[in-house]
Amino acid sequence: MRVILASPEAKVWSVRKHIPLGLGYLAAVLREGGHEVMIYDAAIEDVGVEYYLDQAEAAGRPYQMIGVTATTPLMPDAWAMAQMGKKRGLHTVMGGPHLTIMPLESLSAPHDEYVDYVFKGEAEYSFLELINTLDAGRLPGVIPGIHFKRNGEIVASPESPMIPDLDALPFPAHALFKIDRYTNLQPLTDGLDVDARSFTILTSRGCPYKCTFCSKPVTGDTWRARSVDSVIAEWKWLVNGLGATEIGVTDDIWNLKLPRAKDLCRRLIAEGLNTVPWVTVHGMKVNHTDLELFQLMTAAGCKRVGFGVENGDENMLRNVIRKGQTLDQVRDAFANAKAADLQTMGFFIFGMPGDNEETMEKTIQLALELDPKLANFMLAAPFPGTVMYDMIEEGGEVFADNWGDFAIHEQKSRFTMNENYDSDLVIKKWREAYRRFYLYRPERVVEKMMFKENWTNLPGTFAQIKRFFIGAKDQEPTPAAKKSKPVAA
Ligand code: B12
Ligand code: SF4
Repeated sequence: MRVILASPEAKVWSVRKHIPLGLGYLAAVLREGGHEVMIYDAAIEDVGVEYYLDQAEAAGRPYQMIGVTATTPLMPDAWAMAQMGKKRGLHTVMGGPHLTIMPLESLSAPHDEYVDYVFKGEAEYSFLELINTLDAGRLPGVIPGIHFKRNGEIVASPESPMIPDLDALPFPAHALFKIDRYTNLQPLTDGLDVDARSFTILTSRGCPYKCTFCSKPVTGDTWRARSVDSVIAEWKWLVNGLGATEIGVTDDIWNLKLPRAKDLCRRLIAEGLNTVPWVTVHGMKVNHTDLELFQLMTAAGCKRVGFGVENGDENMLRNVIRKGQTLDQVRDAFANAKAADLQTMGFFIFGMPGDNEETMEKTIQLALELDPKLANFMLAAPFPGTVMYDMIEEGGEVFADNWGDFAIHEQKSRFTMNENYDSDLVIKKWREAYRRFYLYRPERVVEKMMFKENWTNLPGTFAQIKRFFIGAKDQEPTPAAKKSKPVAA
């Protein structure tokens, strides 16, 4: 079958473009199964997916299926893509994090008019099974994780267990990505090459922690690691075969097992792969680190590490966020990473349930104390399926109007809790954090001014200044927005 795998772009992550690796995995398995696959990523294309469908049709080799991936904020665009595919008579399939949490939504009106199949969870093998079934002219029956409508009724198969042996999967079809169009991996990557050929790699899937804001429906709670041999083989291919000049490790928690993380670094050094810089895109867990790990990472070519710090208040960290780490562990990790000459990046969240003037002030103080190279202050977003979402449903109201409002970089507060929770204060402190971290310290201002990209991309620079330091009236939560209904399909 000829399949186009598509990722929509809701402009929720406008600064950096990363390859949609999940589609790379799916494409690899489908191609091994004898199917023709193209990956379309709206984030880096100048033309709509229609362009490629037309081209294929004109060449007499039309696509027969469109498979659309989506995180929660991308859903409106993802539905639009499926709708367009259906109008052209294609089988339409959806999968990805949001579909894993809410598979039934996309098979309910009005989406059931144009969505044929929805998959929950990791779908490499099950998606292939669907395509083989349709290719053979049969109707699907029980396929792990599949949801579809038959005679007006939704048929739902139980999800397959998470893929236990990740080494058995082929490497993602990296060669299908138009890699020259992607940016490097870190926003505001001072010191890293802005034009790098940046690939990402997953060395493990899953995470046993249960942070209350985290939505990890696809990869789950069971940590499954690839063997170091398999990771090194892919890394070699990226560097020697595809000319990678930057690599991002995007695991949920790549350093869960310290000895394995160290082994991986030692092998990168032994194989001479340490000449290509790499970063930990989504951060490391501070309580699974030590000085030796950071030293090995530096020797292995790592340039920058990120840590989920989240909050400066011990009680918030332990009882609300349930992060499974202490402030002292945070401090140690930053100190050790800096001692090993790594650039550091800290992720901080503002506006979790229970956050108040005092706790948010502690978060700002901690950011100033840790002084990472890059501080990312985010507004808490209650993604469906998270414990945080349930906390709010119990005591307050989610007031996002549509899934697009869940983009973390939208400067909106998205819920009310109770009389102790002040969403306007959250926005105020969040903006204050950016000002105090970046604007009110002369050394930081000078550092930013030295950063070439801030000058070569002036519109982008002004947009950032407006977003973080000034803000626009219509971006603030208004009383009208607060009264509006929770999200509807
Ligand atoms: C790397 C990453 C990014 C990168 C790159 C994203 C990209 N282009 O793919 C960046 C930094 C840009 C990013 C941004 C955002 N991210 Co992000 N990101 C990740 C991360 C760490 C890894 C993604 C990945 O490669 N997963 C591994 C692959 C194998 O899984 P997968 O992509 O889900 O694909 C599998 C299945 O879902 C399924 N599948 C997927 N698509 C399809 C399609 C079809 C047709 C079928 C049948 C099956 C199917 O099969 C795949 C293979 O098993 C995940 C965490 C995670 N564990 O997944 C978070 C995660 C996906 N991100 C998340 C969020 C919230 C965001 C943002 C919305 C944040 C924001 N700014 O508001 C943005 C959205 C950007 C976007 N374009 O979607 C959440 C999503 C939660 C949700 N409910 O949607 C996650 C799960 C993190 C978390 N734990 O909370 N992200
Ligand atoms: S935030 Fe990180 S450590 Fe916490 S559950 Fe999610 S992936 Fe695991």
